[in-house]
Amino acid sequence: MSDVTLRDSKSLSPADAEKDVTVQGWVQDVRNLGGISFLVLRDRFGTVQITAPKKKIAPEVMGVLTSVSRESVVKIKGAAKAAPQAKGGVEVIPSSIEVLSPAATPLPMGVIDKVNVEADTRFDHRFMDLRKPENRAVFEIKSITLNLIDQFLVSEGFTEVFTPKIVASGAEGGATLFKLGYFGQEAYLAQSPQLYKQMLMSTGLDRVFEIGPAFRAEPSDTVRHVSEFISFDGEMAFIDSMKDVLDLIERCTQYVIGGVADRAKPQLELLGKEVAVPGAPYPIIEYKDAVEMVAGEGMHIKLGDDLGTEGEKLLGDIMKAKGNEMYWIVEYPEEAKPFYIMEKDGTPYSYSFDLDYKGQEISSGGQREHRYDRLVARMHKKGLNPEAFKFYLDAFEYGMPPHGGWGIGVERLVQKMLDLPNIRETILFPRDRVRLVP
Ligand code: AMO
Repeated sequence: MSDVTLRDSKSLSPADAEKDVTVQGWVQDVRNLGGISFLVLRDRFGTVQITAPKKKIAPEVMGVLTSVSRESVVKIKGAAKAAPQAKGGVEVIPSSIEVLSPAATPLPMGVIDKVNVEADTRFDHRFMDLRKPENRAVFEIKSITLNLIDQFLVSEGFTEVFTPKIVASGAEGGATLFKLGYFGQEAYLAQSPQLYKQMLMSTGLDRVFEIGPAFRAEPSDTVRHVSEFISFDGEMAFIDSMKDVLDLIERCTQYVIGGVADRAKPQLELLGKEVAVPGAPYPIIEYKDAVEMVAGEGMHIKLGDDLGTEGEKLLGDIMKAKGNEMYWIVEYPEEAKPFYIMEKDGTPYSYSFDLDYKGQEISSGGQREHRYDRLVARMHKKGLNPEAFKFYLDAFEYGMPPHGGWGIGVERLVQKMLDLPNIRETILFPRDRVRLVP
């Protein structure tokens, strides 16, 4: 055969008519209608119709084509033909079919069947679930999101760093630490890069970011908690106040969400979603006012309490009614915040913030306590032993600039951007209390 051109479903077009082409992918469906058979071949980009009129096709090719099982991987050679009725305006009349990998039957779950499949079945057979283009689209969007984050921070003079994920002490409270054995010592999986990104502020790197896994032994079974997620962390030195951090994140999220709306059009179309860039500047709500706002809506809450999922949702509704999808909640009680957050002297509050998106926290951060003595005092106050954090405290003893930073849960950002009901939709192989495989 001369001039056989490899084509995928995206590039195959009526301009290929009369050319010999090769296409490969998964057998999505075969329909045998008396004198003619149709095979729908699916690849990464879409589908191609393979049309086999019995009279024109060699019997051995016809035999394979009509009996191959759904989801088998095949390579088909044939002649492209203009076909206005076919998707893409072109079909392929096969001259050969090679089964590269037959699919066993029955399938663990369908790919094109419209029946609702239980979430557990989907995640048990995630490789098959991801053959659905709309499920894969989420990961293409996640990849675009990460790429945009990278671009933005590099353009702002940030250096990308990687800090250890096997650590000797936790920064985010003992309750969610995963313990592991480490050559006879006790170690943990990192809950966040908190201690390390702060230590880097004493080095002159000044502005760092990290996108990497974070681990939390989350006991709660919710649609927004998993035990392994991707944390997008940043830390900035020589800030004048927490406001410098808010400004940076706000510009970043605007850039990222705008970029997704722009670059991910085909994926968004597959999902039937539109992404709207939130109104900016994001309103800044003090914690104490947030409590008042949700209490005004009937929630039982008093100053000092955590807003919790209910409070966050309620505040989300209040803000939505005002036309705001993204907003800050700032100055939480210092008691509720980790040791590394700076207290607001003379008040029970702290220089801390959360960023909420459509009624869900996607980020938290703040200005850090960079003064050694105050930091040690805060550790004592929280019942922590400074000895266990010596490696971290050392960096504060020999010249540490004022600094602040944030952690954004990448999956929570993607979840909210796409209005997905469960964070697990944005994780290829989610990890939670009950799921360790696949
Ligand atoms: P925090 O613990 O609030 O702060 O986490 C930061 C962000 O990470 C995401 N996140 C999670 N996502 C999915 N599953 C989880 N179990 C989970 N836990 C947290 C959320 C959250 O807003 N060191 C600080 C950040 C800082 O101050 O720089 C920290 O980790 O989106």
